[in-house]
Amino acid sequence: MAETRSTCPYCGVGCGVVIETDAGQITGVRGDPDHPANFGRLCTKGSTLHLTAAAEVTHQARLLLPMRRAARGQAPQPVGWDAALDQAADAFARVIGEHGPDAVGFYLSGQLLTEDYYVFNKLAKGLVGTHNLDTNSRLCMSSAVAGYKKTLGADAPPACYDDLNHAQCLFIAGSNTAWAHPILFRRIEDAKRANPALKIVVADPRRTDTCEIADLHLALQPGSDVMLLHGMLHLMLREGWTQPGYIAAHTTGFEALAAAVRECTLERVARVCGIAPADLLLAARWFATSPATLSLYCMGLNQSSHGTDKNAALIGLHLATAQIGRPGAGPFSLTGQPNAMGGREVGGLANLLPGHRELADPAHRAEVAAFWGVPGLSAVPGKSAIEMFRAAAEGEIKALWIACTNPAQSMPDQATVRRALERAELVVVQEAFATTATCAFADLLLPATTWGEKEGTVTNSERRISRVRAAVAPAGQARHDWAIGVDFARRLARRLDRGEALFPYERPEEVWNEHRASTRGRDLDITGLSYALLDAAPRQWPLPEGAAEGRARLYEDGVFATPDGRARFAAAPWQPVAEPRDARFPFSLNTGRLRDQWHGMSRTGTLGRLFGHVPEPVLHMHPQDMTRAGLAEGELAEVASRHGSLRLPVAASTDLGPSQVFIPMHWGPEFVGGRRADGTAIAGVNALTTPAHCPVSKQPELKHAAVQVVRAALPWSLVAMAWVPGERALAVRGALRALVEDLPFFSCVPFGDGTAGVLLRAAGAAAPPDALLARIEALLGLEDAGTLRYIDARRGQRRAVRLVRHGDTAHVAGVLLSGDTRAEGWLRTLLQDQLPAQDFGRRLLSFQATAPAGVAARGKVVCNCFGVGERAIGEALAACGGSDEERLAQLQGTLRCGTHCGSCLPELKRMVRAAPAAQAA
Ligand SMILES: Nc1nc2c(c(=O)[nH]1)N[C@H]1C(S)=C(S)[C@@H](COP(=O)(O)OP(=O)(O)OC[C@H]3O[C@@H](n4cnc5c(=O)[nH]c(N)nc54)[C@H](O)[C@@H]3O)O[C@H]1N2
Ligand SMILES: Nc1nc2c(c(=O)[nH]1)N[C@H]1C(S)=C(S)[C@@H](COP(=O)(O)OP(=O)(O)OC[C@H]3O[C@@H](n4cnc5c(=O)[nH]c(N)nc54)[C@H](O)[C@@H]3O)O[C@H]1N2
Ligand code: SF4
Ligand SMILES: [Mo]
Repeated sequence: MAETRSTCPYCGVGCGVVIETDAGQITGVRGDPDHPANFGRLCTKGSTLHLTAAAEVTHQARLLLPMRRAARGQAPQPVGWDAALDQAADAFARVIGEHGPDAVGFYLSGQLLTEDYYVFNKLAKGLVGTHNLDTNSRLCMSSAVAGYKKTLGADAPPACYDDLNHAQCLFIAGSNTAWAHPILFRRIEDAKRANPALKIVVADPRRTDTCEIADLHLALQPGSDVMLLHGMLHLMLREGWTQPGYIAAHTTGFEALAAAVRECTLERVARVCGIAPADLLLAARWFATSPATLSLYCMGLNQSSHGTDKNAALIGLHLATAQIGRPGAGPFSLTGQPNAMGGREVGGLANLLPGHRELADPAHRAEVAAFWGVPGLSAVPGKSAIEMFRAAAEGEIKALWIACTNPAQSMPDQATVRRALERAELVVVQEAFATTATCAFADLLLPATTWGEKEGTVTNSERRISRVRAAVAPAGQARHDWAIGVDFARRLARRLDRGEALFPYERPEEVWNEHRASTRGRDLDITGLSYALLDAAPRQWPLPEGAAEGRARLYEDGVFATPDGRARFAAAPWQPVAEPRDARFPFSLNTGRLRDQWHGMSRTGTLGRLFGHVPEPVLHMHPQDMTRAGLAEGELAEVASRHGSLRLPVAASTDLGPSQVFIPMHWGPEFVGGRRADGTAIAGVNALTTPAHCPVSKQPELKHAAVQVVRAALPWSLVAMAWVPGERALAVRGALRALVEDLPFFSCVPFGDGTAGVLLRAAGAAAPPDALLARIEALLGLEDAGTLRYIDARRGQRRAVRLVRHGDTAHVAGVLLSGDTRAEGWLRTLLQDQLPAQDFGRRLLSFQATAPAGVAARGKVVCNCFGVGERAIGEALAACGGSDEERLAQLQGTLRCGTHCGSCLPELKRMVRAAPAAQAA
């Protein structure tokens, strides 16, 4: 038994973990009590990390060997590391020789460690001589970067987590903190408990779990934030709530902004944003007049065609009211990925250079060239993510290197992305998991180490650098990302006849030391740090040589990172979304996170347990809109935008406003798909999203696409589900997917806790050949003699139920319903909850829709840690009495729900509030 301290590889909160190992296997994980981000806590995702590192998952899902594809469409074959990297170096050298350095592109990720990032940035910008290096941070943080630089002068979040303990007002905009930054939300709950006077405002078109703690929810219209924030400033000016002294002493450009907000009258703002004037006034008052106001913001602001304006407008409110540079006050952009910050520090975007330097600045280019010892850096601007894939689709970029991100799932406008991946002469994918959509397009697949195996550093939302440590050896032949970069760079350098000496590193610490040197004298100076100091404790930057500690807060002296030391107001007016709704596309599609899933789900999607809360891909829609569209709960809808289409079952949700629909961003082609009539494959949620992006930050508008929603005319449907052995479950899912991918619709997900459940859904115009159904049955173990069957070929009905006997009782182990699937609900309950089924006999094969007595569904799993479902909570609540807080405590006492990781607390509180107290009833 051994323990290793590291960090969680999921969100930007950056929680510390203690990894438990036994005989070279990861056996457990718990929160690091000494880590200042989480003090021992973990959320649902962090606390299940060890399960995603189990041997069973590794064998079935990890990319374990380098592989190459001789031709597109063929299965990849194993190849040695030398041959793989030589092939890549040959191809890159040839393309660079024939077409110049800008004919290649690197697309990286905010989930790489700082050391990985640094190596690839140097490889592209220092060795190859191209700035075509961008990352998924373009989809995530680039508006925040642009907003900070435009106003405060540097890309540095000025606040820290401890500010939650000092704030008197929290303004949460476009952030579902409860789900996307759960441990930070636990700290918000603590702050509210310690200070009930703390005012919390949430600005989000949806009523999310984050709203549960809010004193005021501003359910604004999608994309109307700039109008909202300008309206608040208008009111602040009217009421005399701004701080003219601070504005005069520390800022420039206020007059232009004040003039711009003059027309943002209460009435106009209320109309554009769709919120009540009184609510707007209250939000403005709390923001401006609270002793300390902290704003937390995320993708609802950043992922917008005016993302930079949204960020700048919010920061402007802080400057106008002097809510900055004091404990509890400031504009705090929450980072999404664990090392989004580190990527920014090393200059890992097409427009940046190491140490927060600018590519566009000739002096900065000269500094970096001198630092690296290369003759000079290219002055040609690099292509941002959207531009890079477009250039590849048009044949301008011929070789793509993709590391630690899954663009065939996560990039908007999948039609273009797929054209790019198909057209590029060479696609290299450096991945930890073999199951991602992008792997299917790779000519070369390079296996990377991942969480539990890697060494290096990451920086979280509050500028805090933590050490990431390896607890176990690399799986299979996987190699570290930085080491793959270094090996490839050396091979390429030999072919280009330059720069081999640029990559002398043998250990990540050597890379980090070079990165540290690049920060000297910059705003993020970390020359006072070392691996040894970081081993002792995670530290915040800046921490220059000679300083004992990092800085918790920035701009406390009112001096900003601009040439004249003054912060700048921006005055851009509100503009509508890039592709407004119209008669043809009358709905606004919003996309975002689920509580228990991570992006493309290569890791979280291996565990049935993480599907308990939201079991299947669906389109969320307001019930009135469903009625109008003639859609009943669970029916299949055809969703189309100007960019593509998708089929999904609908689910009613009053958390959304009318004319708004929501699809979790996780539902990519790995879990849901099918084929259109023209034969093209449907590429998941991002088939629908738009490449329209902010002109300044180049961040795409992932939070809005105009769509239409109609009933899908696919009368044949199938549902098949079974328990299969855990060591085969992921492989079974892969095989099922391959079997049904030509049908017009399918989804395939896991369920259950422990032994692996597999749930397949499909639909089409007519039943597929019996042979296909027989193969599905075989994969799900439904072919043996103990399986009950009903087949009416003439009417297109086929049903199979497999029972497993244990003494006197029998359990349903697998079900397939093809044609009439009305009986799905209760059969699913029998199967998933392992209820006794021996008394049902041939009724198991009936079309009966209503559940027989005694077969009640557990409902969705609200508490993951203890597997507590909706029904149990409802029943327990019926017996609870007293105040909401007392009833919550009783509920926790009887069922234990919400007593471990706490991720379900907002939902439990909502359920408590919605249920009448026992004594009142
Ligand atoms: N569970 C989980 N947590 C994660 C991740 C994950 O995959 N799963 N990913 C991490 C990453 S990389 C990121 S970037 C963060 C993202 O964290 P968040 O940004 O908090 O998450 P999202 O759900 O993408 O979007 C936040 C909210 O923006 C709202 N929104 C949509 N349009 C608008 C608008 O026009 N204005 C406003 N004000 N709000 C709007 C949405 O309704 C949504 O509730 O989460 C991180 N944490
Ligand atoms: N519609 C819609 N689309 C979105 C968003 C949205 O809100 N709506 N959000 C956007 C945002 S904010 C983000 S951040 C992106 C995220 O999108 P992606 O970057 O595509 O998300 P992941 O699935 O986390 O991809 C990371 C990949 O790295 C692999 N991996 C894990 N560890 C390692 C490692 O150590 N090394 C290597 N080489 N590989 C590893 C994982 O298996 C995984 O496939 O999605 C964006 N796309
Ligand atoms: S909040 Fe959850 S996902 Fe984010 S770092 Fe902490 S444990 Fe990981
Ligand atoms: Mo992100």
